[in-house]
Amino acid sequence: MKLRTFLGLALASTALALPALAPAQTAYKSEYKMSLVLGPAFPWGKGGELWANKVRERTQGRINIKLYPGVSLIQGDQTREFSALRQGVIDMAIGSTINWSPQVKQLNLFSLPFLMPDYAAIDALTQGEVGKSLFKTLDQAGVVPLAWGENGYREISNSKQAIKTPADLKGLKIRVVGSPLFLDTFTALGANPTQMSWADAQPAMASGAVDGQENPLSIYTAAKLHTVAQKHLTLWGYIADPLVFVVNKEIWNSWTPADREIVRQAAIDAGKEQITIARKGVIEADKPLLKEIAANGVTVTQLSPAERDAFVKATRPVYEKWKTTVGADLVTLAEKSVAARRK
Ligand code: X2X
Repeated sequence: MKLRTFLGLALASTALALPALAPAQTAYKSEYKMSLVLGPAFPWGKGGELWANKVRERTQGRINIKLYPGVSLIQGDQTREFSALRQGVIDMAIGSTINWSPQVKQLNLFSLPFLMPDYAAIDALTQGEVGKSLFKTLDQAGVVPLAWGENGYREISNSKQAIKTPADLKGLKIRVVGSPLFLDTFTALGANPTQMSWADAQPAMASGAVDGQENPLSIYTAAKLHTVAQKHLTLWGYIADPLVFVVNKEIWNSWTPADREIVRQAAIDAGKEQITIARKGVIEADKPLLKEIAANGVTVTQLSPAERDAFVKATRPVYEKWKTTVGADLVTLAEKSVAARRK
């Protein structure tokens, strides 16, 4: 063997041997990357901040988390977040069930139109048997689910007219995100849905490329959607998206059991606080957030039960169709949990 070849081989084998010297559990990274769609100006990002701070404090800095809002680790492509998490491009995340539903079809549950009539119904699902079942599904899909948070009830806004009946949606170009379920829902209502990321949605509203969108009121106000022509807002509460706090499996396994428990408890504590923040302004009797929105010259339309029912009827075939995709047993369990909720 030539000397150069021998030296080359010797070097290569040393390089290969090196990583094996470090035992898995002590190989903590100097920084863990947390993916989020929205930053701390929104309840969603506040949840990330709360989780990261609790973990840093309770581990005396052993686990140091940095926030990456705008799903910047995946160039803003929010429906790729779950795959990136599984692959380890992302270490941890607080994600919306909507954005992960293309990969985890059961998460479409929360997007079934009019499944959850009130906040007690959301809680009955996430904090009950349905939540447990979905955590099992997420675990089997390759991530470690730790806690629930909340984005919120998604209300519809547009630049053209007040929406009181499904007919008012006819022909409106509505930006939607996530799974094809949204295309079905808005097509059933006579609208013209178009899928795009949140990053693309705001310029599209500003330019008039789309007429409307649906998002929680906390996002509507913090993103100042009235400044991008969203002058008509209808409260229909057709769906709500919970958030899920998760960690990549390899990262999770690299931590000591004690640190895992700290991260889990911190997620549960941050999740509770985050849900309170997400509901602020919309659960009080006088709904202060609505006043703030109306003060910007926005028409706020509240539907009577009969008016709302017309939307329920129009979307019922979509609900039925997607019940089988989500899993009929899971949907039935959800319906039962909603019916038995404590109001
Ligand atoms: O893109 C949206 O509409 C948002 C911000 O609500 C989600 O990420 C689901």
